[in-house]
Formats: sequence, structure tokens, C-alpha cells
Amino acid sequence: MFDSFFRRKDHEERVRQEGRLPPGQALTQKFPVLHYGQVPPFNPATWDFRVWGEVEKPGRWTWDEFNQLPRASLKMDIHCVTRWSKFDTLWEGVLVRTLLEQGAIKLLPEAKFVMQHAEYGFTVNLPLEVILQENFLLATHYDGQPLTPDHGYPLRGVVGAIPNRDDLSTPYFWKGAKWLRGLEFMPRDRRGFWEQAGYHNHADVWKEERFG
Ligand SMILES: Nc1nc2c(c(=O)[nH]1)N[C@H]1C(S)=C(S)[C@@H](COP(=O)(O)O)O[C@H]1N2
Ligand SMILES: [Mo]
Repeated sequence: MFDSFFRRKDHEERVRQEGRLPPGQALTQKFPVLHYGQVPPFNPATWDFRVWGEVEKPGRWTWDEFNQLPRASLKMDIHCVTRWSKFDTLWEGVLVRTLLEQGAIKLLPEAKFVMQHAEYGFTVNLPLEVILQENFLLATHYDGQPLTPDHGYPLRGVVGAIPNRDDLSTPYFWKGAKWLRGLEFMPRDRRGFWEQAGYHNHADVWKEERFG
């Protein structure tokens, strides 16, 4: 037990020296589960993923279709507003920027912000440019395995820090919706669930934008 405490402190000191530990954060080796409400059931026969709003044509993918989209793997450091950080987490899924590059989603020029819509009406907002960054992924897998129900199975948004990519803005981990069902492209910003509850709208981990 003391052993694992010192191992964690060593690891924390290393990422701190590498400039990867944002202010007010501490390293965790666990993967805490945080959300409002219940874990929803998943039915692959009725599940779909939709895009709408400022797009040329609304899109819809069934679970089978979603799994045929081009995939990407991503290693990121994730930073939770409740002050835990987890380093070198491994995710797999679909980049929104790929869907644009491949023409699967065609945006109208008015699209400036994106609302992630999840089961039970949960929402999270981000600027379009963040959703299109390489550190935002529509993730189906964590650490080589399908997401667990607690962490958002079958699909969630994830956002984190890619080491040495200071060009990418890095919001806190709550800016990825678990049990994600759709993306709404919006001309103006609207606040999501936690943003309406008092969390910061921009949520930059380096600026400690925790509460609004
Ligand atoms: N659908 C949904 N997604 C959500 C939330 C939620 O309440 N509902 N909470 C957010 C918050 S506050 C955090 S910190 C992360 C936690 O993700 P985790 O449980 O995988 O650690 O999920 C985010 N995504
Ligand atoms: Mo959170």
C-alpha cells in the first residue's frame, strides 16, 4: 500500500517535471466514474448516431454503420475538474475531422459550435474548432477494450491533452459526453448540462477554468 503510494508520487513528480500536470491536479491510477443519473441500456438494433443543425444534410448511422467508419487511436492525458488526472490513456474511435474530410458530414459556413447530445437529454457544448482537433474523439474503446457501461458504452466523446501539442486547446474531461447519440452543429453557443449548473463554459485545464 505504501509502496503504491510512493509509486504514484514518483509518477506524479515525473509528469509534473514534463509539464503535463495542470495546476491544482493530482495523478490517479484508477479510473473514477462520474456522471449525473443512471447508466442507460444499449440496444444495437435501435441505437443510432445523428448529426443535425448547420449541416447540408442531417446524417444518421446505425451501430453497424458507425463501426464501419474510418478509425483512429489516440493517447492522451485526461484531466477531471474534480482534480484527478490520468496519463497516457489509450482511446480508439472516430475523429470528427475525418468525417468532414471524407464528406460524411458537410458543414454549412454558419456552424461555429457543437452540442454533444447523450442519452436522457444530457448535453455538453464545445466550439467547433475544438471538436475538430485531434484530441477530441468519438470513442468506442478504452485501453484496447470496448468502453464499459459506466464509462459510456457504446460511444462517448473524449477530450484530453496530447503531450507536446501546445497548439491544441485542452478542456477538462467533462467536455466529453458518455452514451453519446448525436452532434448538433450550431451557429451560436449554448450551454450544456454542467455548464448550466455552474461549470466553466471554456474549461481550459491550464487556465484552471473550473467554474463559471
Ligand atoms: N452522459 C453524461 N456524460 C458525462 C457526464 C454526465 O453526467 N452524463 N458527466 C461528465 C463529467 S462531469 C465527467 S468528469 C466525465 C467522467 O467520465 P468518467 O466517468 O468516464 O470518468 O464524464 C462527463 N460526461
Ligand atoms: Mo466531472
